Amino acid sequence: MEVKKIMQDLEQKHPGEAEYLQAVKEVLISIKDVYNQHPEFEKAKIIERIVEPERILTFRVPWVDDKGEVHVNIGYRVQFNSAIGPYKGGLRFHPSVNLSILKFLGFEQTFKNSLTTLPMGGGKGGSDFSIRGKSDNEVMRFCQAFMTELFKVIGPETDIPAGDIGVGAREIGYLFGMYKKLTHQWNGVITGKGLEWGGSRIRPEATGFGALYFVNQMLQTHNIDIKGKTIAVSGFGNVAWGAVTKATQLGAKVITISGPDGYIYDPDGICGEKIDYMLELRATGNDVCAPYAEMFSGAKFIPNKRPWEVKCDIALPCATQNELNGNDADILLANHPICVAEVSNMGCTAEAVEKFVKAKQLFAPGKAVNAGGVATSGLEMTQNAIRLSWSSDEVDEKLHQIMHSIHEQCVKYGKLNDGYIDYVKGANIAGFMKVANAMMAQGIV
Ligand code: 2IT
Repeated sequence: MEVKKIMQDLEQKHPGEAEYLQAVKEVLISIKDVYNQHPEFEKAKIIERIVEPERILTFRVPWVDDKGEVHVNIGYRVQFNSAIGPYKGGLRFHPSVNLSILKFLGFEQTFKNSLTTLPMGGGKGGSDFSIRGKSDNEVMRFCQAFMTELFKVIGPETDIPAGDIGVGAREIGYLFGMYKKLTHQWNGVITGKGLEWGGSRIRPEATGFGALYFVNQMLQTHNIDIKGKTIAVSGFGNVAWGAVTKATQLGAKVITISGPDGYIYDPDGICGEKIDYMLELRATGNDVCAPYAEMFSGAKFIPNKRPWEVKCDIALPCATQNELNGNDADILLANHPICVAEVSNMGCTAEAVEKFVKAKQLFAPGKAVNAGGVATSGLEMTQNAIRLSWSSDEVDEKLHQIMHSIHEQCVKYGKLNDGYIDYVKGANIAGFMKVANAMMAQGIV
């Protein structure tokens, strides 16, 4: 395999799809050596097939706002790879959503889901719709309009969506209600459901909890205790709040969170009532973090900046893709953090990742670190299929086991001769091998 040649072909076929090309390139570089040891992969054109989604659905989503005005958004579902299970992955509602973003997310999801050890293929979908400033009724009408197209291609054995940025419990409820009405079927077609109607315990927190279990394991592998360590977190959405909560439970101190307006530095630690305050603020539709500094003395609000300039032991990007660039990596590295772990999908630019790995920084990629979210979605599917609801302890125990196994797979495939664990390489190879072997077994399809 020649990475350069494959990338040139892909750039020609899909010009301008920067995020998608970035995600593919990272995986190709990681797997190149292993791939070249398998001439049968090359013969079966595994790479050429694995980088293309099996299917993409694009559709118009017209809806009417509270004033009676008509709006038109674009809806998507990218069914990326079904070699090891039905398509599985979230829906993102955000103005930045386009095909490149959803293809990168679907591609990443394929390998992430493979790492979870559960039988799930990869998919992603969403819309360029923004929930910001919309009323409940507007969000409901949008979700209903979105589902009148999406329902045709999803199903509990076919494709199982879930939440992502802009899609939380409220949106999942409206989407599920419309699916049920259109199909006359009550089944586990979507994950992230409410507890009373088929949802799994721990699912809302699972991405953040799983991330901290993984980070803890990274530290333990190097004989470092997480207790007392300072953590810089970005974002304050679904994922960040789970991470902050679990970090605090494990005895670490979270000193930053961020919003689109800037970041909060709170040397006393962000925990307890402070988390509740931010959650309540968000629930009112407000996703800025500046009010935190007015509420809690000792905290500082730094406008229009990201928290990577703060000296910390552990840095956890939890907001969105490419939120930590090469320059941020230089600043972080100069402060000698113990560990950097992506909790957002592709939270670091290619340049930043390269700098971390070159500096032998303890660093792990999103597809390993944040896989606890989709893994718990997989556990929700299992509970739906057997029509049972497990206790928090049962789900948490399984989440622990899964994160442990992902860590082991990263070490197995990523440990270099000098002892450095290249988690990027490890996660990519482990995720890839399972999907590639399944594709080989299933013939040219
Ligand atoms: O990026 C992700 O893994 C998710 N948004 C969760 C996907 C899922 O199906 O739970």
